[in-house]
Amino acid sequence: MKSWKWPKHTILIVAIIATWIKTAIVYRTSFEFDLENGMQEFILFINPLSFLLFAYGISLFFKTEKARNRWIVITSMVLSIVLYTNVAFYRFFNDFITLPVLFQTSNFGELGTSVAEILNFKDLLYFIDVFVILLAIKYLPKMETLYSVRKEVRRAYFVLSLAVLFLNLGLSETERPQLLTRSFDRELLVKNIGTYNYHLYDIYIQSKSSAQRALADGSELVEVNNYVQANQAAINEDMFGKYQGRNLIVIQLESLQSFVLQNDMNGYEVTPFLNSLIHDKDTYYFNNFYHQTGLGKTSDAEFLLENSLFGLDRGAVFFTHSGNTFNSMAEKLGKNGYFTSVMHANNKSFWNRDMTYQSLKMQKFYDIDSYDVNEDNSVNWGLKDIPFFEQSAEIMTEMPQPFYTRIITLTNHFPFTLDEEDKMIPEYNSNSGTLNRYFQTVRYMDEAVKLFFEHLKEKGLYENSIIVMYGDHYGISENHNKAMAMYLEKEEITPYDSALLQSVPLFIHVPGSGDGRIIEKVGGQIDLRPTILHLLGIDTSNDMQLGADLFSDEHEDFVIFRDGRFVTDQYVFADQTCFDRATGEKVDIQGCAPYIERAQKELGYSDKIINGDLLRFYDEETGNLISEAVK
Ligand code: GP9
Ligand code: MN
Repeated sequence: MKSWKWPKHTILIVAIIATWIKTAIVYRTSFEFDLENGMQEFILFINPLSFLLFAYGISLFFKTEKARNRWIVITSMVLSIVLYTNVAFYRFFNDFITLPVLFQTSNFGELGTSVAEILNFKDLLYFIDVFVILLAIKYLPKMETLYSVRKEVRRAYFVLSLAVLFLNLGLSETERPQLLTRSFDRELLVKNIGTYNYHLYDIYIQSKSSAQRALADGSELVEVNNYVQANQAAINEDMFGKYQGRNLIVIQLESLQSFVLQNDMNGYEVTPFLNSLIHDKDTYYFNNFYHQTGLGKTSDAEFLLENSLFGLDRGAVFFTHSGNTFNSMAEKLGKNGYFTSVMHANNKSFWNRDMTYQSLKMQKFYDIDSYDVNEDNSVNWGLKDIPFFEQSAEIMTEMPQPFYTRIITLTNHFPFTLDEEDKMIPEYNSNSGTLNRYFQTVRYMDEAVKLFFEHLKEKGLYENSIIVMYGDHYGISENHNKAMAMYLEKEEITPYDSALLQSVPLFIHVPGSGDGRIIEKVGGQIDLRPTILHLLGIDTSNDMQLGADLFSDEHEDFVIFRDGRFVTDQYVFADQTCFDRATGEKVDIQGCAPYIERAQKELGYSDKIINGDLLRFYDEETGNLISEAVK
């Protein structure tokens, strides 16, 4: 009788299945993923598979059974260590490991004493697949041992692995469009592509940026510095320090575009409170102001505000260069005696904020854990704006003064959903559900801001503060042009219209100032830092910033978008075409030519500073370049 022989690749299959199942169980027991539907559960389940197929599959290149098994065992150990380290890290930080964290030893200060509490004996279970594989190797001896794997088999195997990877990425893309290009929440990444792939991706991103950093030196800053110095706009003596010593409250309004202001939707006013502020005697309202964000969206808006530099043309600078040296507005205010913080009720790792805020020298991040969030007070992405502002105002009473706090709203975020009781106006009636709902969520946000002003007054925080509010980026993308054309009563939305639609409102509200007015200067988010710091009497003349004070008489009417489009008082440049700003007619490119060149130059300088981490070669106290990086 012929004795039963295990098929050739049993150990490989055992290894893949064991680690796969273990990983799936660990996902469900050791991390808290927020799973919204069956598809997300399915993606979470299959996402370790593609990597495991590849990693264990490399064993097929070895010639002997022994070498193959050795590879499999070592791989299983390494993967178990990686997964287990993440579990331990998550227990403490509620986050997944990213390479820079491993080198930021300050993170582990707290960890040191608690390691013993975090680890326990049961944790050996995290290595269970290694034991299973070892047992399989020991007790399943009846295998052919000497053979090499045929090329075709190998090829078929890796084609299958690739297919699994693409299936995984495809499903993730439908659940989370642009996951890899823009949505950089570590939790979302792990949830979608799996912990192992996530680490590969992280290594790729981090090594790309550290290579550029290593090659850079301070001399690259000379040209940029000359340009920045030559283009400085002189301060406005009347405004400089006019509101010195006040608290600074910056509200970044999610997805708010200017087109809904001073406008109605089927007879309903969309932003009654903000509209009332426009003509308020205490408000400087900028009606020709634009967002300049790229794929980093909300985080790019934050970056522009803090650093007066552009985000990157690819990815989100918050994610790719979180460890850079910056000279943020928060850092400057901190040095001037301000307590600095951000308030935003989302996971701290979303947009890698927790890491980047350290480099921005933000003293405190009130993330979701600082808020009371439950089923009843949440909708869409999380805590509703009204309770969010209410709880924020309460937290603010505890802050040492003067403070700078930056508040980031969330309800007016795509897909713009609301609970019935929060709908204050009906939906619009176009072919775009997104645009239809947008008016309702904007209306809700407007109400939330109004109530927040009341809270500030009640808590005695209003009179001695200055409140800056602006839209972070567009809410309605060009995919909804047809519906937009209908709403704006236009034949179609041209590239000229699209560019002007990138306008977001900017309010600088100074209670009791009586100096309010509407300001028509063309500007953008890059101008916020110098504008705000100057109002508070803080000098920025040595700062490496690309924006200019909006109150300066020398401020130029010129705003550059991250994708190279721009708007001036005379021209709009979009779709490689120069348009007359006033009429929208196409005009000779010569008019735009000098600006095109400058736009490219400024975007290029900004990229250079970020990619080379050049601010480590700059001493902002003296305005001198340092040949050896000191930071
Ligand atoms: C997430 C929120 C939204 O915390 O800021 O980011 P967005 O998708 O608008 O960039
Ligand atoms: Mn946003």
